[in-house]
Amino acid sequence: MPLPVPVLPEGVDPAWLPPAAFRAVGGRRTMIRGSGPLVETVHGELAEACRRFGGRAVRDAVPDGAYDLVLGLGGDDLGDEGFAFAREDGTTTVTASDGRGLLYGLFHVVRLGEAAFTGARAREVHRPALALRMLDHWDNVAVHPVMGQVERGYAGGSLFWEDGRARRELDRVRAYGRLLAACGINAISVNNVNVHAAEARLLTDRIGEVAEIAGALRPYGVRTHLSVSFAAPITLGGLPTADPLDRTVRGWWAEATRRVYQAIPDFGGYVVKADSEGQPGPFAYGRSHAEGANLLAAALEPFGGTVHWRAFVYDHRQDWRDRTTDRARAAYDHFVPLDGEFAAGAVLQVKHGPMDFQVREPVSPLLGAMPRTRLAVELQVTQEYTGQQRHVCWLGPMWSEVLRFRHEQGLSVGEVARGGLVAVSNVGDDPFWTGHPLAQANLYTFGRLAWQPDAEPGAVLDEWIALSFPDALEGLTGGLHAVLDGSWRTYEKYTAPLGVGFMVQPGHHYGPSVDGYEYSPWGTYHFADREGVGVDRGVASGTGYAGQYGKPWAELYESPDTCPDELLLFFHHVPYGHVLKSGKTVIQHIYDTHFEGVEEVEEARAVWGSLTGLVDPARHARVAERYEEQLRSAREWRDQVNSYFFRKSGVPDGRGRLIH
Ligand code: GCV
Repeated sequence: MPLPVPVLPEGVDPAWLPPAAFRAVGGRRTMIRGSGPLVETVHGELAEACRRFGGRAVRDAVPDGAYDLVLGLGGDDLGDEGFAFAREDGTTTVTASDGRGLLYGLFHVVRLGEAAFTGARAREVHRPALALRMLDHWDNVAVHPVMGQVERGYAGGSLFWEDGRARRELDRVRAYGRLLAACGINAISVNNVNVHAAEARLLTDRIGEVAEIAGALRPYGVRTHLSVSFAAPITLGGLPTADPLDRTVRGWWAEATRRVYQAIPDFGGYVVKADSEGQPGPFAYGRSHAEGANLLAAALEPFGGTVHWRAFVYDHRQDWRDRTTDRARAAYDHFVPLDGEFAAGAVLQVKHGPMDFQVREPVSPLLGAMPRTRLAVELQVTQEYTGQQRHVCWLGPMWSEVLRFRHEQGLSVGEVARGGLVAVSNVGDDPFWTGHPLAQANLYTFGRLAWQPDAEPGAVLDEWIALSFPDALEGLTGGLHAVLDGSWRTYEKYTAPLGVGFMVQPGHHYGPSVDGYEYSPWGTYHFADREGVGVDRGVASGTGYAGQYGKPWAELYESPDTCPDELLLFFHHVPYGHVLKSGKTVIQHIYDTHFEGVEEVEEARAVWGSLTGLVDPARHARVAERYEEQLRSAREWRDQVNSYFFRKSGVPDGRGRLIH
């Protein structure tokens, strides 16, 4: 039986799957071959599209040339999730060796629109570069007194949990799975990596609630994972220890995991934040993180599950006076000695930069230094430090730079990420899903880059625009590119300069506070004084962080003369008069970029204003309202940062503009 397409609750935005995106495919005579649950999903999609647009979808008929589109299981050279696409003699064919591949093939046809049914096309094979393309939800089950329902969530509440209970709005969850499948995402974890009491129980007596979510996502090929607490044997199991080498602890995890698979046979595995920002971990028992991860890998192994073990381990209780401790070094220092010690079922999940999802960071050196470990790269789609979905900040270009970056051995980060590409989700129960309607582009782009890390982000944005605005009138596509293309660099201009990072308000991380974290225990300092600014992370005189890279990066980053401008203050403490490669001094660069950044927001706001009438009114109004806030906030950033550095340095703006 074809699976009906989920019906969106009243008022919920269809994001990149509005019915009109299916016009080309829905007007065709289509045949679907094969059997299995995801084939029913494909059939359901086509049946709905044909109902709307006058085509016909039939099943397993003998091909007689009378079909415009034939989708079927078959080709065995395609690998998991791959599909082949071709067009010959007036028939477009999609062949896949499994149901997921067929679904991805269908969405490929949807993306192509009329072009999928025009002319002839030689057989193309499409396969995901990465087997795991995953979103981590930092959703709390109970409302956290400080972090709320969703930690770093800027899109309302959680799709899954509300005030301690499962929401059970499974149609919406299914619709979410459908959106994820359409951009290639195939896994999610459904709860915060900071595992509080209510979340912890999802592993045991509340696993049924997770199973319901898994059931809603399964028809769209999305597997469900769970964040678990390393201390679960104590807090849930009543054992005296969580020591990974203890026999009873190993037995407890084995049994707990067996029960999870009883409830969710295709369960993906665990996500663990251990010895990180107060979460429990193996250090308490004098054990290594490989021993910790391998404990869970062993429990998951009989069922084919994976543990995603996060590498975000650092001292969050640092003394700011201590100049020898450098948070940027921490993940490498902890994990590189463990290379080769992780079990096959353990994936080390590494944030893309060494600090914490700043607007500009170097690529984590860990990603080039653990060749014998399965690594996953973690990005942050939720815009914790990039405007919190009140600012337009399309992160495609930044992620693309990260994924194309090559460490010493010549592999790009996208190729190193054998354990997958993972991102912190930006989705909530907001009618636009992502708070800022244009932040949908970030989620879509993440999925497509996870499928193909070397894809051109601009082409991905084109896809997103064409799908989301299928009836776009002239001017809209150009307008959307105008406001999105450069928005990350604009954001960078009016916030923390030259890779120095942070300067945000403590706690919630929104808005400027130049010294907000300067005298805190979190290890995120800029060291501005009257002479200069930046962190000396060189080997010769600094923390030695630059030495964690191989060639050519270690040498390049070591000297302020060769360090790329955009990372200069990440690697060096330089005088305000230091001349950048651009020919400007650091202080003048700070002034100029902050003025320019605000001007660019003003321009973008005006472009958006000119699109009234081309975008549906609710979406237009939401974005317009957010532009007001973005502009207010950008001005605040400009004025605080410029005033701060003027007061520290005493150097006036070369162009005589107003600095407070
Ligand atoms: C889930 C940053 C965020 C925290 C987050 C943490 C992490 O520190 O501010 O909210 O915790 O990263 O990635 O674990």
